[in-house]
Amino acid sequence: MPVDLSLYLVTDSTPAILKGRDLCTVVESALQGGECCSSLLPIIQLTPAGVTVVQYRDKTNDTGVQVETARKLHQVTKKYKVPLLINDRVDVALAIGAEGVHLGQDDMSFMEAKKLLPENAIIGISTSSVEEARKAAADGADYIGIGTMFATPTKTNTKSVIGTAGTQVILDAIKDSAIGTVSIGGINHSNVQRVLYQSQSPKKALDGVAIVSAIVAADDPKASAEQFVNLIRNPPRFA
Ligand code: TZP
Ligand code: MG
Repeated sequence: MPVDLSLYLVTDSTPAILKGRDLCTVVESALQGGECCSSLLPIIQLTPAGVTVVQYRDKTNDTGVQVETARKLHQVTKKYKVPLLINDRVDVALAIGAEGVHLGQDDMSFMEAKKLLPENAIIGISTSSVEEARKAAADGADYIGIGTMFATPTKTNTKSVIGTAGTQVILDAIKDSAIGTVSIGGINHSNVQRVLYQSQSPKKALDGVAIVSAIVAADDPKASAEQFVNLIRNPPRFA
């Protein structure tokens, strides 16, 4: 299933990031961050929402709460016609009928997930090396998350920080594949244009950016998503 990766929101349920707010409210607010354009959609063909895909990533709650939260989130994402992917948990994705999953290198393998999920389910894989990216492409994953772009307090147990140069090397290595690509780790309003325009390999584009704290922890997630949309759609100022 093709998926628009341009502004990929990854959720976080830790108190430091959610700050007592309801996750569904935060996500809905972020999804409204592009709605100003919706009346013009048929004319200018922009994506309907600011955020184009949501991944429910929850390292905090037990399975029961995850299923309940994922189901509520799905009601919200369906309203905005944005796919909901579940991090780590193929069982949770199946339980609520999510559009797909995002799997790390230590999670269920792509092949096992493929067997369990509906045929059109979206499957994304986390990668931080050429080998992992090539394997995901050869397996037939829909997209890869490439990271960690910049060191981030949101995930400190990352295998490596690869920066724009490391990202370019990975993109080069999979240039002959149609697999989608999204950068993750430490991306914010100040560096998003650098990420998008300086990481690109001449032969393989980065399709988008995945953001956790710069949207979920923002005082105004809608305004934050809107700002990302503007920065992503407009050429970089430093060029
Ligand atoms: N994988 C690599 S870095 C990361 C994940 C899930 C967290 C990114 O969070 P933030 O807040 O956007 O830096
Ligand atoms: Mg995982």
